[in-house]
Order: sequence, then structure tokens, then C-alpha cells
Amino acid sequence: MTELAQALRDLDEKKVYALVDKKIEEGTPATSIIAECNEGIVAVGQLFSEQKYYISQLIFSAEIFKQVIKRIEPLLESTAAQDHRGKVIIGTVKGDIHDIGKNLVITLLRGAGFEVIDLGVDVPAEKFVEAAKDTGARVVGMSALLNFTYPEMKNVVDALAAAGLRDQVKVIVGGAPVNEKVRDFAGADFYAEDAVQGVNICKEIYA
Ligand code: B1M
Repeated sequence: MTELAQALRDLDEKKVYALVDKKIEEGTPATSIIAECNEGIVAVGQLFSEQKYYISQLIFSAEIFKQVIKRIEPLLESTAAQDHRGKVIIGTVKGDIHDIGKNLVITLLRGAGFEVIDLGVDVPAEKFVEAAKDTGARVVGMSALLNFTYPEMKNVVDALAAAGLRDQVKVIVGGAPVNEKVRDFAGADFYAEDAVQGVNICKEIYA
């Protein structure tokens, strides 16, 4: 584990920011900084599941991660394309309030020139459908971090089909525990392993 990942795992806030600032100065790509922090926060989750950390520590780790993103956001946005590539609807599914990954995907999508309709967290299926109807977006993205919210992803896909919109939109799913099996279960079109892949899939869809 890198020094930065360890500092985040240990919730050493000051050290995390100092290391991130140093990396920014040295020109380390934003995606590498995110990957290191991701490793650290996954370790926090592991300590939480081993009952060595409590929910307060989980919340604190998320706050540190959010501050890191604020610091690196200008780097991500500086690559912003001026053209408008298309609309993407995105939200964290009902029952789930994790939003760090979703927000990262949004930052990268906006940086790449997409118009993003952010539905927020704990989003019921009907909201995704409503947004797809109202905006005419060709992509619906769902984030989920809790394995018991997988059925919600399927509900959204089914609701889009029931509304007659399934042929008009491509559905992307993502989030730490999501994989190809989950994509298949939900009936989605694509699984994105990380934010960069999510953006690349959107680029392909709108190509
Ligand atoms: Co929660 N939590 N949490 N948590 N939390 C996990 C997910 C967990 C794995 C921790 C653990 O036990 N090891 C576990 C889930 C177990 C499971 O179901 N598999 C868990 C649990 C159990 C819970 C609670 C139930 C705890 C409790 O209350 N007892 C509770 C649930 C609340 C709810 O949602 N209803 C809960 C609460 C929280 C906090 C609120 C404290 C906080 C979230 C704060 C926030 O998001 N604002 C939190 C955190 C921080 C975590 C961990 C530690 C970190 C998640 C994170 O932000 N990662 C997490 C541990 C882990 O993930 N292993 C954990 C960083 C982020 C950048 O990664 O979101 O995966 P991620 O996004 C990546 C990719 O997945 C991808 O791009 C991103 C960047 O590459 N991606 C997409 C994500 N969405 C995408 C969508 C796309 C494309 C790519 O297209 C649409």
C-alpha cells in the first residue's frame, strides 16, 4: 500500500492533504491520486467490516476523500472539452446514499464535455424514468455500493422498459461491488469498473 493510501486508511487527515498537494505539484495524474485514495478507503471499509473501525470513522474517511477530490477537481476540469457531447443521467439507486464514486464519474463526464443530470442519492426507479422522458438523454447511469441494492438496479431497467424507453437508452452500472454478473442480473448494457471507463463508455455511446 502506498504512503497516501496508508495515510487515508489511518485517517491521518493532515498527511493525506500534504501528500496530495505534493503529488499535484509534482504533476502526478489526478486518476493516480484517486486510485491511491481508493485503495486507502477500501482498507477503511475492510477495517469497518472487521469491526476495528466504527461508522464515525467511515464517515470521516469519506470527508477526507471529498476534500481530496476538491483539491484535484481543477486538474480534472482543466481538461474540459468545450463541445457538448450529449446528456447523461446518473444517480445512486434507492436505499443507497454512497455518492463519492458517482460524483467522481460526474466530474469526469463534465470535464469530457457531457451534460450531466445528477439525480443524487437514494433515487427511486420512477425518478430515473421521469428524467429519461424529460431530457431525452441516451444514457442512464446507476451507482450502487451495497449488494442488497442490486435489485434496485433491475427495477430501474424494468421501469424503463415498462415506460417504453428501453430501446432509447443505454444503461451503465458501476460501484465497488458491482461486476459483470450484476450487470447481467440487472439487465443493464454496460458495467464500468471505474470512473474513467464509465466516461469512455459514454463517449462510445455518443460517438
Ligand atoms: Co459504506 N459500505 N455503508 N459508507 N462504505 C461500503 C460500501 C462497504 C463495502 C464497507 C464494508 O463493510 N467493507 C459496505 C457494503 C457491503 C456490501 O453491501 N457489499 C458498506 C456498508 C455496510 C455501509 C452501511 C450499511 C453501514 C451501516 O450503516 N452499518 C451504510 C449504508 C448507508 C446507505 O447507503 N444506506 C454505509 C454508510 C457509509 C457512509 C455514509 C459512512 C460513507 C459514504 C459517504 C458518501 O458516499 N458520501 C461510507 C463509505 C465511505 C464506505 C466505503 C468505506 C468507501 C466507499 C467509497 O466512497 N469509495 C466502502 C468500502 C468499499 O467500497 N470497499 C463502504 C471510494 C469511491 C471513489 O469508490 O464508489 O466504488 P466507488 O466508485 C468508483 C468505482 O466503483 C466507479 O467509479 C469510482 C471511481 O473509480 N463507479 C462508477 C462508481 N459508481 C459508478 C457509476 C458508473 C461508472 C463507474 O456509471 C454509472
